[in-house]
Amino acid sequence: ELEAWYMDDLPADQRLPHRLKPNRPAGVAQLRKLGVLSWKLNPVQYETDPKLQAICKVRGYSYQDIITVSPEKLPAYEQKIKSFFEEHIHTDEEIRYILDGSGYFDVRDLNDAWIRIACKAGDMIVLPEGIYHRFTLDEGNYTKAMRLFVGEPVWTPYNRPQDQHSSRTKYVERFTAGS
Ligand code: KMT
Ligand code: NI
Repeated sequence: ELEAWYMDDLPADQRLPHRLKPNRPAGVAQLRKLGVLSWKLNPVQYETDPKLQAICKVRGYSYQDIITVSPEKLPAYEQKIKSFFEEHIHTDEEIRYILDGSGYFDVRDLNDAWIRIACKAGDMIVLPEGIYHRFTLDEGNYTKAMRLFVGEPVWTPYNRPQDQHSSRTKYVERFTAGS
């Protein structure tokens, strides 16, 4: 199961864990309430994995590619690392399957607090359309991930503030308690 926790807001390196003291964990049930889905798969067999194929079939994931995020492998590394960590939304789900290495997806909860989700090899995660989020490498400085999408991929980030964007208003309506 994924490990997630509420973050401190200290200005230290983004790659550090930024746990509160004492640690304040966030469970998968809580992530589910934000629309965040996750699975644990076997990354060794990603090319033929029936479990991955079933998820893709059910959820309509028709596109996949692989991205390696590391200083050596990713073109325009510094610029991309910076844009991944700008708080943003998308007009579609962000679907990632970590094949090797590790990294952090940070998502805002319904009170606008940051939850840090530690993803490592075998973790597949779906961030819903309209959730404010960001990504960073951890101290390992390396992630290899499959990117999935429904149809032709659109990776465009819309940096916060996007409170009037239809993807955002839809998200808030869908996940805010009492609506
Ligand atoms: C994104 O959109 O933030 C990324 O693709 C980050 C790399 S995937 C682990
Ligand atoms: Ni994103």
